[in-house]
Amino acid sequence: VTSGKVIKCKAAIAWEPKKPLSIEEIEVAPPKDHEVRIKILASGICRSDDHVLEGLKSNIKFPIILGHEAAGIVESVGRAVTTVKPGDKVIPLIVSQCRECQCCKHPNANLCVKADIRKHTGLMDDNTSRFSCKGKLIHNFLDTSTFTEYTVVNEISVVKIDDAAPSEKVCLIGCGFSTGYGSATHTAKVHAGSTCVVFGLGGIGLSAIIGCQVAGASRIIAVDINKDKFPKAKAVGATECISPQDYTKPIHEVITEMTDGGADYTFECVGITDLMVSALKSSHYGFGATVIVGVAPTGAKISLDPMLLLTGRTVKGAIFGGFKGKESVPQMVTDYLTKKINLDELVSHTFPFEKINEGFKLLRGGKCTRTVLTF
Ligand code: CND
Ligand code: ZN
Repeated sequence: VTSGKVIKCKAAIAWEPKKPLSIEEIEVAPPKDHEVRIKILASGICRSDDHVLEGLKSNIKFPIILGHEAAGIVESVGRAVTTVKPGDKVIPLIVSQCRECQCCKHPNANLCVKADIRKHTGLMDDNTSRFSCKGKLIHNFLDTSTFTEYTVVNEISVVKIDDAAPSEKVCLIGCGFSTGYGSATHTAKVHAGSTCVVFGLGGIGLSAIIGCQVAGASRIIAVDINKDKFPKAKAVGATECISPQDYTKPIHEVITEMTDGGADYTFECVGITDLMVSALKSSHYGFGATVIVGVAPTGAKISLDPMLLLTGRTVKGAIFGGFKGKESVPQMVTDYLTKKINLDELVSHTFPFEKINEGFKLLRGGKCTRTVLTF
């Protein structure tokens, strides 16, 4: 029995930016009162992990255990925990839900005030970490940290899912799938018969395409500078694929012409501020809506002509597709099991955890959709 004891296990440590991750033996302390220790079974690699590793998120502290898109089994729980128990299959939540703060009580919000996503302390509520390596404190990432055999999260940052769910697939519901899918179905509320444009065809953008299709969009224009991404985009529902590099005109002019004045909904799923403005300009005068999904480097600013908004366009942004995790995650897992949604196409590679650096190489080289690591 490991309950109540420190667990020694393997984790991928990011000691500093721009260096490969190093697999080390770490010590994982037992969960405190409101905490849950989880044995990770599968974790996807998301571009947000790479943004931190590349040093683009200067407010995030190293050394750190990255990873935030996972499924696992509860190993043990703190004495105040009531919603999960040892043996439960779970997904850690990047957007926590305390159910008591103004945001949790608000029907339209999915971010929690208690676990404020802007703070990035990398620590638990008592300002300590459950992770250490060679005597050094290791920070957590997005209240989850899943590139490790064991992690500890707050009870408000984890939810039980159906035991029958295959972890190497449903782990994507922990970030990429929900983020893209929810951006279309929940944040934008794409309507049947509409025209949608998705910029960036990684795991997030492809999931946005799936959401647009499920919502009944009749045209889904997929945009990427890497044409190798086009076949997958078509497979999940894109009706047309275009590369900005094939035109001399700016991409928003190309899209405006293709769509008789602009799209109903546009989604920026890359994280480039100029592309966010292009997405807005690609939406139709009077009713177009843009959702910002991509994460820009810390401190980056958008500059735009207010006339774009004055003339009836809207811009929104959302983390995790605007979904409240505690309700939507188990529901999406059920929808996956009953084949209402399909996310299998998103997983392009499955590697053993030890090959994590190869997974990051594929991501940087534009050679994958999602790599899932299994433990
Ligand atoms: P990934 O790198 O797999 O995909 C990005 C795609 O964008 C690639 O296919 C690129 O070729 C393409 N691209 C790059 N530049 C351009 C350009 N100028 N025009 C068109 N396409 C381009 O990344 P991902 O899908 O894992 O993540 C995408 C973004 O979403 C990234 O910024 C990530 O940090 C962010 C994100 C947001 C959220 C959220 O909750 N809002 C959650 N997770 C990730
Ligand atoms: Zn992510």
